[in-house]
Amino acid sequence: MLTIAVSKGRIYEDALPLLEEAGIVPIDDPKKSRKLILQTSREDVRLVIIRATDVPTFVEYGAADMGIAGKDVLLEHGAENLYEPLDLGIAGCRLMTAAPVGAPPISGRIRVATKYVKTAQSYFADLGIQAEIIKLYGSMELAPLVSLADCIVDLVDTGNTLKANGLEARDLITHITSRLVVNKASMKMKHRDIQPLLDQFEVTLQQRNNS
Ligand code: PRT
Ligand code: MG
Repeated sequence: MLTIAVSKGRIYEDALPLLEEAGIVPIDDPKKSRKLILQTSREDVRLVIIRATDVPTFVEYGAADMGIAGKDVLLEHGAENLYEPLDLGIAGCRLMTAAPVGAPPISGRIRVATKYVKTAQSYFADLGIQAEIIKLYGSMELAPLVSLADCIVDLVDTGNTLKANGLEARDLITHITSRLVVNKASMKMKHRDIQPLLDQFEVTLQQRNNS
């Protein structure tokens, strides 16, 4: 049995077509079902539906053989104990700093609100900017509006969320896409099952690139 960890939101939406190309179609729709384990059209493959931030943990401990996780989550979690064989090119966005429209450039001693504590820490350290990082679990955009922080570090896609809250994107930290991650022991022990899947994903991605 192969267990694949996926989160329920946008990654799931983008991952479905890729999985389908590999012959993996979930029997239940996670939007309608409360099941956390989804059987699929392939008897030997199941999906576990978890929080995006938990995917590296499940895969690292072998609770899932493989998973799909945003590069943002992998950077923050640390990916030393995982294989990251494929950039799936899905759920793309940018990790950026953002500040109130018209506020002065980011400099001096600043306070930064984010859920990406480690990533933000090392980004500002590399720039030689003294930043006090304030960990939040959501609604980062609010922080500068109520003077909790000077700026935020968050994911930006269309920019609509920033705009709606009077913020503007400032500096690009890194481009983000979702990656396939594989448990190191599974890669050895279940190589005969995993390798064909990797090959199929790669073929699909090639075809997408060429069209
Ligand atoms: O458990 P949690 O709620 O954190 O995750 P989730 O259940 O929402 O997971 P899921 O499957 O949606 O995946 C989240 C992953 O999607 C992230 O780790 C990223 O790798 C990727 N992703 C891509 C995004 C976005 N784009 C994105 N725009 N994740 C979040 N956003 C949020 C962003 O944080 C901000 O609040 O969307 C808002 C900005 O969007 P725009 O379009 O207004 O700019
Ligand atoms: Mg979410």
